[in-house]
Amino acid sequence: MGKIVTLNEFIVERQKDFPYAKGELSRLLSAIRLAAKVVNREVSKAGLVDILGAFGTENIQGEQQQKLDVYANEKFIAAMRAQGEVCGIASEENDDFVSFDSEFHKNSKYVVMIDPLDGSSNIDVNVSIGTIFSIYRRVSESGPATLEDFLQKGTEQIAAGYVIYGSSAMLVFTTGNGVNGFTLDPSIGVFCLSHPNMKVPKTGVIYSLNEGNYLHFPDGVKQYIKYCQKIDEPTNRPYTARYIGSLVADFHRNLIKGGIYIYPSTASAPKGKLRLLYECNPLAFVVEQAGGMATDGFGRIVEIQPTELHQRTPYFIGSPEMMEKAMQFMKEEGVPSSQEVVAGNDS
Ligand code: AHM
Ligand code: MG
Repeated sequence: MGKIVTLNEFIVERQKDFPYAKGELSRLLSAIRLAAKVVNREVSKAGLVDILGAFGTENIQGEQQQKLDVYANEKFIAAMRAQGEVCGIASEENDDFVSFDSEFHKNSKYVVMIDPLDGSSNIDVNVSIGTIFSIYRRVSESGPATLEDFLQKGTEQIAAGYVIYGSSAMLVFTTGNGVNGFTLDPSIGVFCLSHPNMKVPKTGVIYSLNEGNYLHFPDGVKQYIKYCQKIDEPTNRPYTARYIGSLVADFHRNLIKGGIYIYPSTASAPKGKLRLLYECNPLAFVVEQAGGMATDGFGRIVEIQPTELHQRTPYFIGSPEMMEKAMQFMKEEGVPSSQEVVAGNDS
């Protein structure tokens, strides 16, 4: 048997790569790891208990919340609150950010952004879902977290990653020094290093988007889809279409196999659907660390200056050569009028 490296051992070992005080990274990631295990436990027995189905409330985006969304949201917030590193957390499920206004948290240096259960429309049908997170250093001095602590560019992330609740549970993250993936061994309840130093293949044969929206896509995306479907042996075309409808699962597959995921602007979602802070920035940090790219079709996602917590953006992410090609089509067709607003950061 080869040597098993647990997530805990790995974090302790990597402590030196983290430019902040000793112990902070391990406490932050321990909190995420713990909440992930608890959520995974509930996800894996979702069919057994009365936790499936709609909760009956809507979140700020007007979407129905699922019971497990609410559960995951509570668990991640509670895990963050329980240790003293974080002064606030912004979640896709909450209208406003949560500030930890107590003596215990007043000098905490970090804020966390989270999509506690992404792809939640897939919960009831046993399809992979995930958690996406990112960590920033606060910009305010002390006391409760402020809005400006959360409205930072993705370039300021100090750690980001995701948990996928799939055929196995995996935690994949970066602290800006490569990407590593850990698979949960359910028999011992420990995340073990299974995917060291992950790199996205330079190119692949998978394109992932909701083609049902085709007629509403920008011309550049339509042209790229035609390109993907064209027969051309030297470039392995036609490519294969794969779309799960869980960003984490689609992203994770493309990260390992090579591919591109696109959620562009559409007529019904002129600024795209995905959220810059909770979904796009964290996975952009991961993919760039793995040698890939993430853009809004034109420029780097992580360079967008957020102006509001629940901001959306068109999203292109994946293997660098496929990204270059898709962006070339976007450039040729020009910025779609719906996206001009996003580019100008008008919310
Ligand atoms: P959610 O955070 O409410 O679950 O929404 C985000 C999800 C992504 O996981 C997925 O890629 C996308 O929405 C699917 O959207 P659509 O059904 O429009 O294709
Ligand atoms: Mg989501």
